[in-house]
Amino acid sequence: MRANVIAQMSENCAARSFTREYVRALYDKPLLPLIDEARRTHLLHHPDNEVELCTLLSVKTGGCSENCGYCSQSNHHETKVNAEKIADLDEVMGSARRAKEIGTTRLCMGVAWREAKDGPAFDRILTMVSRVKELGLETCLTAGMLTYAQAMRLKEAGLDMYNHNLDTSREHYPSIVSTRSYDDRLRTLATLREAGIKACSGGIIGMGESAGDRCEMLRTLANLDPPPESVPINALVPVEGTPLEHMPPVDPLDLVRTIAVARILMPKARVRLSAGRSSLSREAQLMCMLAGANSIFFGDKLLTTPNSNESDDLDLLRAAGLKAMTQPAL
Ligand code: SAM
Ligand code: DTB
Ligand code: SF4
Repeated sequence: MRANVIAQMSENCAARSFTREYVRALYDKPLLPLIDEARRTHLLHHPDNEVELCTLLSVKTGGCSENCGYCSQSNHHETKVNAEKIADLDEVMGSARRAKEIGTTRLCMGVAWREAKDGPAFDRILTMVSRVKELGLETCLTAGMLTYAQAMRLKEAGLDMYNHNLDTSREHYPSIVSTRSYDDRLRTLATLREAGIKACSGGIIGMGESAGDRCEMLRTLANLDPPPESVPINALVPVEGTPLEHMPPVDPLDLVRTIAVARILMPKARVRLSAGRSSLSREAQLMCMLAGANSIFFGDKLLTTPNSNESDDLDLLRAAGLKAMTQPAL
């Protein structure tokens, strides 16, 4: 059954593919017409002027056995992040209540695992999911690779969405992480689908990839059947002690271009302006929204690094007359 889903997924990819050339031609368009096209697409599928506010919370930090070159939480790198135990339920519920009070609609819980393992920690995560769901928030989890049985238990506990990024193109992937493969990532995405969980999958720009790599990542996501409901576009947050510590900062216009292409290729998705927002000007953030981004992390901290602060974000929403979204992703 599972093998069938994976086989069918690759078949469908081949059958209804956006081509490499089409996506690259979009990416290479002059920026203003590209933004126009993205905005037209956006308005066909989404309310104008609304942005989804999500809260991010690390419920198990550090000590991860994967070697992702960007990540502060990998135990292959000497960073300032230490391995911690899984958070208490009370702690998580306190953060969830606050998330609700400040008007966010989704709690995204991050777990620094290569893969989920059955046992007391996984059981606690299931309880977190059901309690957060009972509070009336959408639930999202990211905890590495999953088996079908684990995905089903999460679904039954009330999980709405699972974040599992492709991060970059298949070609560039081995220079970023070598402890897992691109196909491992695609396999977990197929497992989520089989369990009826919505997918949140995107990537990072600013990791030394070419424009072609960005296009290929977006093309792979858009050719999934169905494509992800939520597509986070992160700008690399360079972390001291990681192999990508000295990467030059992302050009904000490249971020705008990447978001515009994501919006055109995945018209119905929430496109999320994710990590790296704190190094963008207000104007650059608004340009990203003009190009189709309609979801952000709201709150002073991402998983281990600072986010834009809440009061600056509230000022930005007020100054631009943006409204917080209340409807869940389709
Ligand atoms: N261990 C799980 C996994 O890898 O799927 C979940 C946690 S991981 C931190 C979630 C995502 O955050 C990664 O896939 C990556 O895209 C993003 N991320 C991590 N560190 C980042 C950084 N320094 N800058 C930008 N994005 C980052
Ligand atoms: C995603 O694509 N971005 C979020 C979320 N999924 C889990 C994580 C961003 C992490 C940024 C680096 C940090 O704070 O450690
Ligand atoms: Fe970080 Fe996730 Fe990679 Fe672990 S699997 S090193 S938590 S990005």
